[in-house]
Amino acid sequence: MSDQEDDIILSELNDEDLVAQMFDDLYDGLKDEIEEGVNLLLARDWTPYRVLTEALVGGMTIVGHDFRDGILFVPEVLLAANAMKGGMAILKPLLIATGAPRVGKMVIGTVKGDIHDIGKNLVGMMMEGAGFEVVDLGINNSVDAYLEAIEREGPDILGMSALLTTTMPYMKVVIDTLIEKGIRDDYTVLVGGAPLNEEFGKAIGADAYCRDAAVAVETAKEFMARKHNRMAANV
Ligand code: B1M
Repeated sequence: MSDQEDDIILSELNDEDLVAQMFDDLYDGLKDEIEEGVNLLLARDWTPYRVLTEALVGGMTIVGHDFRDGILFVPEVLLAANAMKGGMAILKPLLIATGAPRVGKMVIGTVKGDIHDIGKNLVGMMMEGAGFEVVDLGINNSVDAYLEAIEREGPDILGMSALLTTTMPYMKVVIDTLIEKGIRDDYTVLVGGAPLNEEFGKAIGADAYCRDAAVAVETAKEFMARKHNRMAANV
């Protein structure tokens, strides 16, 4: 870090400059500074959702571009991810506290061979914030791990995340296994992750592809409403 950067006092920056500085700090993997920035924005009456989307996800998008373009490498991106997680940890209880009454249950995990978890964590946080009970299976989940979890937890929704073109086909392996076992229709299957799209979601037999965490929440709510309507019609 340069001397000039040492001199920056985050609390003296206006909102716009603070967010710009947080983008730089996330890029540099400075967890303490990210945590301070998050706390400052919250103290300035930013909603937790706004801090998450504008300051953290915004910063991570820049990191993603430079990783893609070969400007940043794995160690730097890991540091950035760690800084992002520091900020997310502060926001998580706040997003949950502002949530609605419990509307359903979701089991979510990143598929086998894939260790990316920031997007999945974000989806989990937003779902909890919207009133869902979320069981997070973490990363690198085999079919057996998903099956065990849905049997144990009895969720309404199974969520799967994949960030690699090489791991996204594994989602179909999971869905095909649910079909083989005759339990596919017991769950709403939602999938997401940067390399996926709607066409892929349809092709593998998911109920829906969710572009981002906000869409995941809206989609989950829609499917829960349909489920409640079906149940009411059958009473
Ligand atoms: Co990786 N990585 N990475 N990486 N990484 C990508 C995905 C990549 C696109 C970068 C690039 O080259 N441009 C590229 C994949 C290329 C491809 O397959 N087409 C890539 C690669 C190649 C790799 C390695 C192979 C690199 C290497 O080792 N040579 C390696 C693979 C390791 C493995 O998994 N086996 C690797 C490793 C890593 C790190 C460990 C360094 C780190 C992960 C740290 C962590 O997650 N704890 C990392 C990171 C951080 C990234 C990028 C930069 C950022 C991902 C991220 O967190 N985005 C990423 C570049 C990019 O995506 N632009 C990249 C922020 C997050 C909020 O967005 O995850 O998209 P995202 O989630 C969104 C939506 O997609 C959606 O909602 C989220 C929130 O809005 N969503 C869901 C996600 N999951 C959902 C589930 C749902 C619903 C919606 O269920 C219902």
